[in-house]
Amino acid sequence: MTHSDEDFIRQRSAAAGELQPSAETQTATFGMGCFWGPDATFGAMEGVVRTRVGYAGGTEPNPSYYSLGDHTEVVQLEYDPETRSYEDLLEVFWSNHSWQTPSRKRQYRGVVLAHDDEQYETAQRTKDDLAERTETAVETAIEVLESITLAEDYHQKYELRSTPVAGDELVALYGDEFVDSTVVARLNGFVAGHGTEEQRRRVLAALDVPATVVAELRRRF
Ligand code: MHO
Repeated sequence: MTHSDEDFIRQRSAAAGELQPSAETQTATFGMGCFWGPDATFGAMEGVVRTRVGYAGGTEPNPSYYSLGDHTEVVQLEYDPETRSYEDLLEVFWSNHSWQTPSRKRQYRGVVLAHDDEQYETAQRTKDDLAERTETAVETAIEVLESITLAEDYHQKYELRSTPVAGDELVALYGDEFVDSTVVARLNGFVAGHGTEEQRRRVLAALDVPATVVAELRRRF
């Protein structure tokens, strides 16, 4: 059985239409340059239930944006494996970061941080396929995730947060749930230009927020 976004829609409160995970989710973690972009790209993807950005892939304790140490900016996704496969996510991963050129800064390197052996092997296989198909060396690393430190709130759903009027209002309306919300992940993707018209309509219809916010969002997509 496959799930559509509707399966995730649960009206949580009058103030905040919410998509909630209704199935067991799996987690994936990718470094693909500045994390604002992939937060939005994956946030718009049906089957992705949650996105969060953070710092991982290094060894130094307590990384933060201005004290990254040897860590890398990453996006971490929770997804419904019945709707999305890890391969689907990897496809988006490979086509949305520069795997041909080693990043000058470790902060922005391309990296798959695998959560288990299966992810590791799948990532390695798709990397080998890409190299073979393009006859180009792939610089992106495949490693095992040790730990992740979530980034500061102002980096989470950055595109949506920076949307005039709607950003501030949604941050206030969702409060503590802003970062983890599926709806917020979708909206963050939509304001960045991702998603289909049909998807946008569906999410907007499930959204119970003031008309001023909807109007401002509609101006963007
Ligand atoms: N766009 C920023 C990078 C921010 S990202 C969270 C810049 O060009 O400095 O690293």
